[in-house]
Amino acid sequence: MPIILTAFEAAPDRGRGLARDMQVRWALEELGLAYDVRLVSFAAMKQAEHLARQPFGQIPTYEEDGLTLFESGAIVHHLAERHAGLLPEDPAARARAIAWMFAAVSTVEPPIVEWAMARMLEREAPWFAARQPMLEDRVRTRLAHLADRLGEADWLEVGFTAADLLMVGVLRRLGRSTMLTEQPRLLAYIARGEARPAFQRAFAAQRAVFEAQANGSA
Ligand code: GTB
Repeated sequence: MPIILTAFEAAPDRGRGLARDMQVRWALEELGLAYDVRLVSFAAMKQAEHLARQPFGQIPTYEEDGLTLFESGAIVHHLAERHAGLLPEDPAARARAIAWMFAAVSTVEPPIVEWAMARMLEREAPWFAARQPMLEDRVRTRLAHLADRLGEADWLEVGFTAADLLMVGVLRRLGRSTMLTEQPRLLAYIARGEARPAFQRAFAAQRAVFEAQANGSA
């Protein structure tokens, strides 16, 4: 049975590769694994069939030979453990890379998502302007610590790992905001990730979904 992912039928990011199926696609491309995609509508995500795969009614999900997984970080970790190439062989370096995977999704991502969600959903709210400096401050603090730790290195560990894949995926959510542009090391880090052929293939695949949708509904 082929690997099957779920992704948005109509991605709200209009093909910018910001939804989390992008990280799973990228990991599969890095590892040279073929996969199929099941596109789901917002309504279908909340139906029992999808909830059986993803208890919160979200994408992405991953199916492989009777195993069904959810959580993009857990899926990337599963792939990185099962196939060589996305985690160092050395046990200590491997453990550090896994720590960075957790840091991407549980320390760096939350303030970025909070900031992004406020911009997406709360622009008209009376508290929007008053809350922005606090949200931006939280993101800036994380970015400054991350940039300090990355220093002049290309990647978080020695060589590209699943940690960089998740971290670059998380940082891309910031677009070209000043919070990011004032961190040239992080801009260069994202550019290195995006330049990888596997990223380009994954990006093109999710972009094709948006373009097919846009052409179909034009
Ligand atoms: N922790 C889970 C994971 O990592 O897999 C989070 C999954 C998640 O948030 N999925 C989102 C979803 O299904 C899509 S990626 N949302 C629908 C719902 O909850 O009903 C988040 C996302 C959505 C939209 C944009 N965008 O438009 O730019 C970017 C990222």
